Amino acid sequence: MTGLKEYLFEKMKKGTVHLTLLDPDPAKLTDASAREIAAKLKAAGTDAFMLGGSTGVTSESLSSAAIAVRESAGLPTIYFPSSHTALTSEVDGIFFMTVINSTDPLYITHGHAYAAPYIKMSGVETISMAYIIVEPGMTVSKITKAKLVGHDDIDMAIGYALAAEMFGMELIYLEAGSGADRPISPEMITAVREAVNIPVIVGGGIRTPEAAKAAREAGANAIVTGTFVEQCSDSDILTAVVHAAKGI
Ligand code: 1GP
Repeated sequence: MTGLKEYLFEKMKKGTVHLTLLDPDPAKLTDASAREIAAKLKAAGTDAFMLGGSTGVTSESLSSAAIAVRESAGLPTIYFPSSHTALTSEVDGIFFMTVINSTDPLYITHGHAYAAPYIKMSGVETISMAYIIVEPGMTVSKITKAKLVGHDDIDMAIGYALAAEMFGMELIYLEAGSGADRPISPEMITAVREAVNIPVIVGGGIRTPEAAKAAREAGANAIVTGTFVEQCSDSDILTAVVHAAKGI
């Protein structure tokens, strides 16, 4: 298969991409459910699977979820890093990301120094990404001790995005937090999209076709849904959200 970066960036040139996020915490996801969700989301039209969560992820659970998703859906798998203590070579790539508004060096660069030698040895492709956590931020903002960007603080979001681009990052991720009661605003998505020349991924709290459509129309290059796909068993609704994200 082509490299992950080529696959994703080619798709994002043509339109908004939908990414399914699964949390490989063994208390939340079995291999059987990973297979089932992966098959459903593939049928719904998702483009790739991200694997990651804030707590409980181990190298073993990550590896077995990646294998289950790959075997079931045959689509690319991307590690969305939980911690430098959970690593695998069973994914097609890693969003090698810095939590750019964290106040804890572990999540800015220190964890990366522990992980990088293993990643280099494994040969897994990396795509550099700046992760900007916006209110409400949810669990990930507490764990990473993020200095949250306000929901309406567009200037701050632009500042972090421009800084990321100047650092040479390949992707921006605007994160409202898993399970957020309000997603990133369309105004913030548009402003960040217009400020930088690198793709903008948006996630957190997107669980309706309307919210997915709003993020796409605002300019998101990729839309992530996690909680919703784990909780929704209705294939028609899943498909409606994925199609709204992709504009198909
Ligand atoms: C979390 O942005 C992702 O990192 C997805 O959020 O679980 O709310 O879809 P949800």
